[in-house]
Amino acid sequence: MTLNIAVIGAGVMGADHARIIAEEMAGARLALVCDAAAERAGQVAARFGAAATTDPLAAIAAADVDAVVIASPDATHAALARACIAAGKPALCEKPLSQRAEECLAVAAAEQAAGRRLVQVGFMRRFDPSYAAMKAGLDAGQIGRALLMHNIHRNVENPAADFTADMAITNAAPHEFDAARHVLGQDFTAISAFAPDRPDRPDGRAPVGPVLLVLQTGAGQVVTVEVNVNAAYGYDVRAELTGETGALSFGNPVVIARDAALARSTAYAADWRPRFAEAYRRQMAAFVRFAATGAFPPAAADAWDGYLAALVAECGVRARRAGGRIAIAPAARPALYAAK
Ligand code: ISE
Repeated sequence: MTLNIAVIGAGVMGADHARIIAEEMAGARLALVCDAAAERAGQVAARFGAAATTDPLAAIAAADVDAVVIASPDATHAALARACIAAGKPALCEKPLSQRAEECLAVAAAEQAAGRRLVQVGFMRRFDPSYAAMKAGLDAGQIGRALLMHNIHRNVENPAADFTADMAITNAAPHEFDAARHVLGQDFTAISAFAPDRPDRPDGRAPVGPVLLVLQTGAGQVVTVEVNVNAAYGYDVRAELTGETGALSFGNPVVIARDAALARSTAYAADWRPRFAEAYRRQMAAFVRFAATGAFPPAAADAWDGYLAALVAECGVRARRAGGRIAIAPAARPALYAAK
């Protein structure tokens, strides 16, 4: 049986998800592309032989749509996820589930009322071979008990012109919050934030500067997250996990190294799509299996993971504004989301 998927949002990520479904997912078909801009929806749909619409609720309700990918602007994610739950259709929702923890709780409440998990949150790093190997190594006892995890997340420049300093914490850093929780198997209990002064660019546009977040887990581990959305030189994500008897780390994967003119060089990607191409593919394959079988993928993030990432981000924003250390106190975990 072929699974018919609608993609809502035909921007950078929506177009990429549409391509993955159309070109790389056996057993799935890109049925419909939806975007508020009719021309953009039409262009992506035409490229992959799908239908197009500007109405997301009609896309979710469409009789020939079995499952939905939500890749519209962040502020629309939670409401669309709830519409998918109401329609009983599995959804892969881009991160963050919401930039507001409260809204994530409403999504979780809708799932509890429905009695099942329908929303897979797009924290694709869980499917990245490097993060998966780090978690497997820790779980296999290769470095003893985990003590510290360092994370670096650098973008060439602001992903969007209206990207704010808060969004470095609510839009970009949630990847690290979720990946570290997933690798360590621990929730966070506190967060502090530190931001160096950064002079304006010569053109007068104040760039969003780097921020360093320091978190503590319930098991007393320390996690650092550097997010720099204007690093200028390339897309660069690294992590190092220090344990009692060793360390596990990865950097920017090297596809090819060039030795010439007395120097060695390797390349950085301009954005996250090449770096996490395999993770996006594996994530979509897991979603297609989930939508076809009803069994939630064990490695994937669910609405509760989306809630915890948003809550940590909210506390991070408060820590950056107010200074000091902010305690993180999540709501009680409902049985539907029993610890994995
Ligand atoms: C961006 O917001 C994303 O969503 C990407 O997944 C991430 O890798 C990137 O660095 C973020 O800034």
